[in-house]
Amino acid sequence: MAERTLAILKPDCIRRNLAGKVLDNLLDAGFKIVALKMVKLTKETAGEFYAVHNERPFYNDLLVFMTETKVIPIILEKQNAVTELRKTIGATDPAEAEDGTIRKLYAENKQNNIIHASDSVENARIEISFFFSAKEIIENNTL
Ligand code: FUP
Repeated sequence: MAERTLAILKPDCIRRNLAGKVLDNLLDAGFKIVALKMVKLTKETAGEFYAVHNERPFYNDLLVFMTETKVIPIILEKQNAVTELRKTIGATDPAEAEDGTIRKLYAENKQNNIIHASDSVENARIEISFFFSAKEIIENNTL
C-alpha cells in the first residue's frame, strides 16, 4: 500500500472558495483521496491539534483562525505521500514558497496559508486518527 498523509483545507481556503482548485491541484499531483469530510474545530480540538505550538506567540490567533469556518481534512495516498505533499504545498510562508506550489499560488501569509500537511510519517498516522475513525477509512465504509 502506498503511504498516507493528512491534509487540511483551512478556513481561508473554504472562505475564499478555493477548495475545488486546491483539490484539483492535489489530484493533478498524483494523490488519491482515501477519505474526506467537512468538520468544525472547536477551540479545544484546534488547541489539541496544534498543541506543539502552545508556547508560540501566534498560538491564540492560530486557534481563532482555525475555528472560523469548517475545515476539510483529507487522507491522501501516494508513494512517499508525506514528503510529496510537503513539496506540493510549499513553505509555511508563501513568500518563501516555490513557484507552482499551492501556498505560492493561493496563500496570503504564514497564518492564512490555505492548507496543512503532516510533517512526518508518525505525525501523519496520529493526525489521520485525530480526524477519522477506523470505519471511515476502510474501502467498504457503507452508510
Ligand atoms: P507548517 O508545517 O508548514 O504548516 O508550519 P508550522 O508547523 O511551522 O506551523 C503550523 C501553523 O502555525 C502554520 F500552518 C500556521 C501557523 N503559523 C503562524 O500562524 N505564524 C507563524 O509565524 C508560523 C506558523
